[in-house]
Amino acid sequence: MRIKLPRDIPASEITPKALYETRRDFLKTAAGLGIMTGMVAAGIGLPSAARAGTKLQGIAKSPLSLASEPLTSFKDVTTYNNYYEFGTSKDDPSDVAPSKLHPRPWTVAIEGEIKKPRTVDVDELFKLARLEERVYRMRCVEGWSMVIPWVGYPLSELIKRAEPTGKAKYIEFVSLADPEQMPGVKVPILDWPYVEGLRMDEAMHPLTILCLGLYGETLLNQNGAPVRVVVPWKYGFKNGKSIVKIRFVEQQPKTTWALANPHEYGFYSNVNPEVDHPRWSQAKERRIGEFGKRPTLMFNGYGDQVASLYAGMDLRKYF
Ligand SMILES: Nc1nc2c(c(=O)[nH]1)N[C@H]1C(S)=C(S)[C@@H](COP(=O)(O)O)O[C@H]1N2
Ligand SMILES: [Mo]
Repeated sequence: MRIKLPRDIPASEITPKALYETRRDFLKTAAGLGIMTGMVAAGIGLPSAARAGTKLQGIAKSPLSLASEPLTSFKDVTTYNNYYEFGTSKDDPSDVAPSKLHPRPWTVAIEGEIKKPRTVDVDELFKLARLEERVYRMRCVEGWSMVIPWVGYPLSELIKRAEPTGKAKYIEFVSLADPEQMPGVKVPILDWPYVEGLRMDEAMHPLTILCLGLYGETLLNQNGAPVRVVVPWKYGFKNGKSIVKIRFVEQQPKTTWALANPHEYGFYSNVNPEVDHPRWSQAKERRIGEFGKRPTLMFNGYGDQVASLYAGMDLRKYF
């Protein structure tokens, strides 16, 4: 495994100032709408007070962060989103989710083939392990990509504490599906709730994180507050947002996009420029904020770390 050098410039120093201006406007609007009570009272770094967009303290720099690619702007990361529970346009999640979704109080049920099933409050998840910044390259199956400074810790920290039994072969992530908070779930575009899953060794891989924030703050609603999964070598849709249930199971989970269209979306969904989507090529990508296209890398550039997970598998069959 090749370990990349830590990125030693804090995100706040590379983010163009204009973005912070935009951010302030957003905060003003948010405060006006009364949707982030407590958050604007700066200095609340305590996870127990966390609302969407609360600054997080004591984040460690991870050696697994990408070292050399410029970050996608905070504005693009938080306004160009896929989150169909809030609509299918890129700007629907940031238009609708900030006022509609309530990420507190929030619990996550951890169940299935484990010795320690329990329901945890999301604020406990903030204290489970040391928060790290993980700058990851992200690739959407639609052909665009971003570089995002996520905040979280290895999902393996949670898995170890759950004590999986020998029958736990896969792990399933179930997103919230509440029609009161999510107008999109009243529309049968997908089979709600949104379900994603990983094989246990993929879930245990050090690159897979339980994600609680980005750009040094708790997740904004449109990015999947209060808790989501991030798996950087797979297409974006594997990264389920606003998770309410984590299930350890024996059989491969029936995941939302594979159910919706099994010919176009497989369970593995590893970023693979050699396997075209039936309706378009996956060879290149548009990095949001850049002109032109760049070639898509095998396993999204994480091949040195993850290729061994798929040794001997036909990646055209298991796409
Ligand atoms: N619950 C849920 N999770 C989801 C989605 C969704 O529609 N619903 N979209 C996925 C897709 S296709 C992508 S590309 C990423 C986008 O994450 P981002 O908006 O934080 O960049 O979220 C993924 N997780
Ligand atoms: Mo996506």
